[in-house]
Formats: sequence, C-alpha cells, structure tokens
Amino acid sequence: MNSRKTLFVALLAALMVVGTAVVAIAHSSSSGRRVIDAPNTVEMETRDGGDVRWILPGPRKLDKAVFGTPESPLREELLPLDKRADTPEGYFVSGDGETAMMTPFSNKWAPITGEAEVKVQDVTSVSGSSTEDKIHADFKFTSPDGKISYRLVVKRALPEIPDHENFGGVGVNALQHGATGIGTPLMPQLMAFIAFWGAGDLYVNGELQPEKRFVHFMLSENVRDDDYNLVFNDGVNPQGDWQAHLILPPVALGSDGPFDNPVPTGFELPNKQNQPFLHIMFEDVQVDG
Ligand SMILES: [Cu+2]
Repeated sequence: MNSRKTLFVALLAALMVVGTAVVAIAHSSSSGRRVIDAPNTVEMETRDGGDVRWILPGPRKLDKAVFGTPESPLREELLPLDKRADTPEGYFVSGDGETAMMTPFSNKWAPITGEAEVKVQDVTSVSGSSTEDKIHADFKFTSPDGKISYRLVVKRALPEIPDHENFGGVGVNALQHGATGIGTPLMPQLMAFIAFWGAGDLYVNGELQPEKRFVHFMLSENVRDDDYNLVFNDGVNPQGDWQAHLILPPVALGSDGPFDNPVPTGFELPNKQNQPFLHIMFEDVQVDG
C-alpha cells in the first residue's frame, strides 16, 4: 500500500472507531460491575427477504449542533479543526483540511440481499480487562453487484477498546454517537437498543480471511430521512422503524490489540480502489428481549 492510502485508512479507522479523551475517564476496572438484572439477553433477526443496504463512501456534512460552524467551531476534541473543511457546499469532515473526504457515513447506498441473526447477553456494565458479556452473531450479505458473498461470524465480545467506553463489549439501551464521545461523532446521537463491539471472522466467497476483524453493531433508532439521507441529531426519529447497522472499520485485531488494516472487501470503487470498510444496514428486523 502506498503511504497516501495508508494514511487514508488510518484516518478512516480513527473516524469510525473514534471516541475521544472526553470519556477516557470512563475506563476503570470492570471487575464485579454488572448491569441490573444481569444477564440481560436480547435477540434480533432480520425478516426473510428484508431490505438490506450497502453504504457506499461519500462526504459527510458536519452537524452545527455538534461541531458549530467554521466561524465558531465547537468540540475540537471530537474532530480537530484540520480535519474539517469549509467548502462552498458547506462544512464537511476532511482528510486534509480543504476538501470533503469520502466517509462510511454518506447518503450513498446500493440495495443488496442479506440476513442477520444477533444474540447478546449484557452482564458486565463497563469496559475493563475482562468481560462476562456474550455475543453470538451471524451476518450474510452480498456486494452491490451481487458477485461477492460475505459471511461474518462474531462470537467474542471485546472487553475494552482504545479511545472510548464500550460497556464491556455489549451495551443495551445505551446512548451513543453525536457528542457523547462513544463512537464516531459523524453519526447522529442515537439510542442503541443493542450495541456490541466484538471480534469477527470474515468469509469472502466462502474463504476465511486471515485477520480477525474489529466489528461494531447497533440496533438503533431510525437515522435516515425519506430520501435515506443520514440525518443530524435533530432528525433522529424515535417513532420510526428501528435499523440495524453492521460496521467494520479498516481495523483488524492482533495479539497486541487493534491495528489499521483495510477490510478485504474485494469490492472495487469507481476510483479503482477496493472499499476498505463495510457499513451494512438491515431495515426489517424483529426483536426478542
Ligand atoms: Cu454505534
């Protein structure tokens, strides 16, 4: 990989996983800290033939309520000023401080087919060196052109991750994104009825990929408008249908922890580069909890 591409992957990884120093104090020992009524078990699955969408890379405008304006910016700790661009089209997240960058939080998508089954058990309440949280998740889906099939199996909760609180790997009914410091601030602040951060095995056309993947999943309030544009904080619709998000940043898991590594999607973008991340949205879900 050339250095420019490496930098792009690193930046994307930071944007997708980022929390910040804001909640660094939340990292404390998880030993013995449990959620009330543990174990709290929740199951979700997609309906047969349901609507599944592949999010394509695209620019993401910055929400004034979170980031302010170019004239009076807010929350530099969430997104430094050199990662923002004041362009004729508006205020955008940027790789170079001048032009809008391609992100996984765009309004561009393609219909695909797929299914998801998720079962989580929330026991441990906060991140730490070990966890009693459990994940059994299985996702199957295709590329937008239908030529590539993917399967992702997640069986292990990550007890803690760099940068932000993760509730011991599984969180139920947790507020995140926006300015919360939990997850990327490029997603609006939302209620996640299920959230997990786990280690996944990715199969591409039936072949197990060499690296364990960093996986984030959420079942959340509806964050898309009638045109399927990703909304800002004030557009999140608690009355809308819930949505499930499967997110694989360009981050793999090694024995020393997470490291920058593009997801081997094999899916070529118009710029001839392979898409280095996955953001899959499942629209038709049923929940048991
Ligand atoms: Cu999230």
